[in-house]
Amino acid sequence: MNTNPKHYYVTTPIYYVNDIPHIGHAYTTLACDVLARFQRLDGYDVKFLTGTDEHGQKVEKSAQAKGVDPQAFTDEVSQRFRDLLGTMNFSNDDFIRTTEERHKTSVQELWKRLMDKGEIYLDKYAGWYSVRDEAFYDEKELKKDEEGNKIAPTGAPVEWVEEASYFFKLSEWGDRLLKFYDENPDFILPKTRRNEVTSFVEGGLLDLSVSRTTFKWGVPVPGDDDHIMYVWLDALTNYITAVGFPDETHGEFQTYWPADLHMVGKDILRFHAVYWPAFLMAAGIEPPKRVFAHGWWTNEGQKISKSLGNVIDPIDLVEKYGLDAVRYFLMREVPFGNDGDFSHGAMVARMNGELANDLGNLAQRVLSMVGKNCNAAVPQHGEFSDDDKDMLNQAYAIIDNTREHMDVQAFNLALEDIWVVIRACNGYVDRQAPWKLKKEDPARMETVLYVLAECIRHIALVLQPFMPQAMEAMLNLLAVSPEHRSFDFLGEGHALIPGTSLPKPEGVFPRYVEPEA
Ligand code: ME8
Repeated sequence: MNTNPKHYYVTTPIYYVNDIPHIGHAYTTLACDVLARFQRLDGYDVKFLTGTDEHGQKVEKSAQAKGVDPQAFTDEVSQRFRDLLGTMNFSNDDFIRTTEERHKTSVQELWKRLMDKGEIYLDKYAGWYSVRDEAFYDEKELKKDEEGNKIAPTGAPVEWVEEASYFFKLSEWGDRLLKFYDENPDFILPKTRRNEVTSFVEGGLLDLSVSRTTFKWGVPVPGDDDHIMYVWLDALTNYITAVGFPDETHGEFQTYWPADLHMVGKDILRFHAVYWPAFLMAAGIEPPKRVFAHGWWTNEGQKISKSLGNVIDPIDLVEKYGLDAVRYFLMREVPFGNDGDFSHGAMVARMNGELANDLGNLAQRVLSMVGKNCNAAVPQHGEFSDDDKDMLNQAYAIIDNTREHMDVQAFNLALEDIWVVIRACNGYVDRQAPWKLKKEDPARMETVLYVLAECIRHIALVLQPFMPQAMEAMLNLLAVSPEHRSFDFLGEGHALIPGTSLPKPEGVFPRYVEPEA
C-alpha cells in the first residue's frame, strides 16, 4: 500500500518500431524524464512510463520489407528504444510493449466494455486511410500534392479503403468532449493547441473505424477473429494497462490513474485529446488530467526525415557533446511547445556560453579559491551583509519559480530563471572580489565564498533533473551527502556546515573545442 499522498504519473507516447529512435523520440522522453526526476526530488511518488507501439499496418509493412516475421522485427527495434534509455540516462519506471500479454488482456477488456455499453457497432468502412499516420481522414481534410494525388494534411500518402469494420460512436461524444475541455482548461497545453482541438471537435465528429480486416498484425477483436483492433485504440490503452487495467482495484490503478500528464508531439494531439478521452468516458473510466503537445524539431532548418538522410541520432550527439550538455540544450533552446531547430552552432553556443562560462566557471573559480584559501573546507562565515543576504535570498527563491514553470512544462523558463541567479552570482563575485579580500580581509573573503558555495548548492540541487550526472559531480564537490539532495534540503535550515572538508575541485563543464579537421 502506497502511503505517500503525492503521486505523479507521466507518460511518453509509445513509439512505433518501424523506425529506429532519433532525436525527436529522445526529446519527448527527456521532457518526461526531467519532470519525473523533478517530482521525485519534490517528494512525489512517481510513475514514469514509456514503451513501444508494435502493432499495425505500418509495422507489418516494415517487417515485410525486411523479410522478417513482425514479432522478430519488433523485438529487435524495441530493444533499440530500450538501449536509448541508458544512453540518455532516462529514469522510467516501466517500459510497455503492446505485444505483451498484459496489454492484450487490457485492450480486449476495454473493447468488451465499449461493446457492452453499445458504443461499438459493426458496419463497413469506405474512405481514406494513411498507413504512415495510421489514421483515417475525411475527404474534406485532404490536400493535393504536386502531381495532384490526394494526401493527408500531414503530407502522408492516403489510400482508398473499403472493408467491414467496427465503429466507435465518436459522433455522439462531441458535446461531452467540449464540456470536458471547458471544465478542465488545462487539459490541453499549450493553450494555442487547445483552440485547434476545440475547433476540430466543434466542426463535428464522425464515427471512428476501430477495426481492420485486411492485415493480421494486431490484437484480435474479442469474439470476431476476422478483425484486429485499430492500432490507435490498441496503443492508447497502454496508459491504463501499465497501471494494472482491467483490474481497477489494482494498487497502481488506484494510485496513479487518472494520469497527470501524457506528453506527446503535436502530430498526435488529436488521438490523445479527442479519441482517448472519448474512449475512456464511453467505457466509464476517468480521462487523464493533461495532454501536453510539444513542437517539432528540424535539423539545420530542414525537416528531419529518413529520405533526406538527416536524421539526428541521439547516440552520436551524446558522443560528440556529452550527455548533460545535450539534455540541457534540448530543454533550453526552444520555448517548450514551439518548434525548434537543431544546429551545431546553437548547441556549441549554449554549451560554451551557459554551461562552461556562466555555470562551470562560477563553480570552478569559487571552489578553487575555497580549496586554496579555506583549508579545502566549507568556509567559516561571519555576519552577512545586505548584499550577501540578497544573494542568498535569490538562491532560496529558485525552487518556487522553478516549480511554477515545471507545473506548466515551461522547461526553458525554469532554466532561464535559474540562469538569472547564476549570472547574479557571477555579478556578486565580481563585486565582492574575494581575491582582493584575501589580503585585505580574509574573514570577509570566507563569508563571501560561503555565500557563493551555498548558492551553488541551491543551483545544483534544482538543476539535478536536467543534468543528473553533472549535478551529482557538483554536489560531490560541495560534499553534499546523497541523502541530502532532495528539495527538502533547500533553504537555510540545511545550509552547508562550515569546516566540512571538500574534495579537490575539478571542472564539471568542459568547453567544446572543434576537433582538428
Ligand atoms: O506516433 N520533433 O509513434 P511515433 C519532435 N506510435 N518530436 C518528435 C519528432 C520531431 N522531429 N519526431 C518524432 C506514434 N517525435 C504512435 C504513438 S501513443 C499511444 C502512440 C516524437 O514513433 C513526438 O513525441 O511516430 C511524436 O509525437 C512521437 O515522437 C511520434 O512517435
